[in-house]
Amino acid sequence: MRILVTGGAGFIGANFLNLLVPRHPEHHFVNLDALTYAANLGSLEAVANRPNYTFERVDLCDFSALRAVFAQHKPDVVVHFAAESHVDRSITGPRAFLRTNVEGTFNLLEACRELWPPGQGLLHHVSTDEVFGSLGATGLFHEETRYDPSSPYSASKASSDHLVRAWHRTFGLPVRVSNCSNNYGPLQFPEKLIPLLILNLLERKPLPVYGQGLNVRDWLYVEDHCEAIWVIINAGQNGRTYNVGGRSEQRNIDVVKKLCLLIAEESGAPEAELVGLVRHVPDRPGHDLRYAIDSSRIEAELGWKPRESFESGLRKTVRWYLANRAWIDSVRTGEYRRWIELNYGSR
Ligand code: TDX
Repeated sequence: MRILVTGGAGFIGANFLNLLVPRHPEHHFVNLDALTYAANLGSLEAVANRPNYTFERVDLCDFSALRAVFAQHKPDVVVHFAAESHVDRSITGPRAFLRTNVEGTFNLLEACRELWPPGQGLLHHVSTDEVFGSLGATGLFHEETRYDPSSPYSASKASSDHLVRAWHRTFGLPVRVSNCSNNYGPLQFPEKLIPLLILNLLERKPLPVYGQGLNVRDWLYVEDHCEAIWVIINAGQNGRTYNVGGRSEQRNIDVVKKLCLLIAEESGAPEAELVGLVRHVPDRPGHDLRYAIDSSRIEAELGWKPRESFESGLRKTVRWYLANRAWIDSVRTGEYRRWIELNYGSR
């Protein structure tokens, strides 16, 4: 198969390629990425020189460039990771989210429709549980849960999900959709909670906790997520949606405490000193209280389940950041420093 991956230089896309390119020399993987701020080709050093891997720098909003890449590589399968994904950035600057997530997905759908005869090809659309809005203290998101997005980010992802399903119903485009919970693991850009905290802990900087830290997220180790997508591509049904969760609900404050303990163990720093870095800062506007995913469909129909517990996945993640200081330095550019000042400077 010829598999085109959008956003392959981002966190989840790069983990997907690092896992599958070496494992499947019989498939050719094309990584299409615009290389915006959170993307990093340094995340793909392990596969960059493999004969079954090609990189193309393309912005999904440049439709003529996208068509040219489709005409050249003629993918059988497209895996759509490319997205602006940070909720806080969508609050300070929503325009990029509408552009990439909505217009970019629209262009991709049109490129697929142009290339593939009716009923052929497959577009796998990678989405988020944030499209369902917020849960209260109990309950789970199911595939049929009503869409109720809270942030500009989640509204843009909800829009992209609707477009993908509409192209299936109206034009017969073969599509599959997955909605996943919060990913964490190696190669995550340090604007998201877990890598931000790890880096701040290593440098003994304050640990910003929004509000009381009582919001709950369901954490999914990134390789478990990538395996789920691969299973859906190989054994899922067209037009079907699969929820993918980690069975690891945690309050944010507990994530912070677990990281303090792990970093103390791994680096020899006194745990109490690390816990003392916690700072409760003003909350995120529209902050969803709780996300939790029911993954029973993918577990029952496709036999997938997460391999990592939160404890084992978090330890692997901490060890990866401790061992990859050069990668950390390479992503903390001027743009990164500007964001930290903008988001946390006044909090
Ligand atoms: O500094 C922080 N302090 C803090 O308390 C940051 C960055 C976050 N938080 C809180 C907000 C959330 O409750 O931690 C939780 C996790 O925050 P993020 O890492 O920003 O993730 P979240 O907002 O939950 O969204 C994530 O999960 C769904 C991803 O960013 C999305 O791309 C994904 O779709």
